[in-house]
Amino acid sequence: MNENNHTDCCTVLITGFEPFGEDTINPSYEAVRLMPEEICGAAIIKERLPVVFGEAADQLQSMINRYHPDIVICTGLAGGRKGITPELLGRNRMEARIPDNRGNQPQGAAIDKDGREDRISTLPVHTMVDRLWDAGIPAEVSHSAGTFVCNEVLYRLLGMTGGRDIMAGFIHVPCIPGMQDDQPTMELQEITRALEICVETAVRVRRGEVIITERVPEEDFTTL
Ligand code: PCA
Repeated sequence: MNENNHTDCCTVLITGFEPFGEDTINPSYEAVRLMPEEICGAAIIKERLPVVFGEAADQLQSMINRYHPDIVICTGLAGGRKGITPELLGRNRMEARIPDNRGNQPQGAAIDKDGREDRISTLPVHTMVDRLWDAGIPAEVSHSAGTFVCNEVLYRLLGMTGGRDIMAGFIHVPCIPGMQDDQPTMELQEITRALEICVETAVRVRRGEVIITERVPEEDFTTL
């Protein structure tokens, strides 16, 4: 589709995860829940995903079929990280250090045995990080979404949306105060604000209001 057709965009689907492991709260969904219903004229649809291999991505596929979003941003918790980390890529591998919320614990299996090793996010990850720093929020492009459920969701999301006119990717967020001992934290309100900035950036890039120049094209990336 012609890039200039996006002026009236758009619908944004944004997801967070339920709690998992030792935690009783997952700041990703808590932040998503607090987001406004509309950002820059774009409708924001907020959903929660289970921390279960297979099921999370299946539910995401149903949501995409139901809402026909122009942009899909999934979010999850990455305990230990200090800032907001848009993920550059999903990797075709599942390796679970802890069981998921149904007791599944895959060890080294491919997500898609016929799929390529990496799939690159189509979100403007570098521009998002620039905008977050402009707002005084610590952020960094991440080069690994791990090998747990978040990475599987990202890898399969990019498979669902690849070749279609949907911008898609994943953002990890840190712990909030009171969660895990000794982990860096960010206030929930700041995480929410950060996700709003990321959504606004994606919408404006999609509409052609913001030009991204710094993203490495996928073809070039594979030769690095
Ligand atoms: N974080 C986990 C799964 C759910 C979540 O919020 C991950 O990084 O895989």
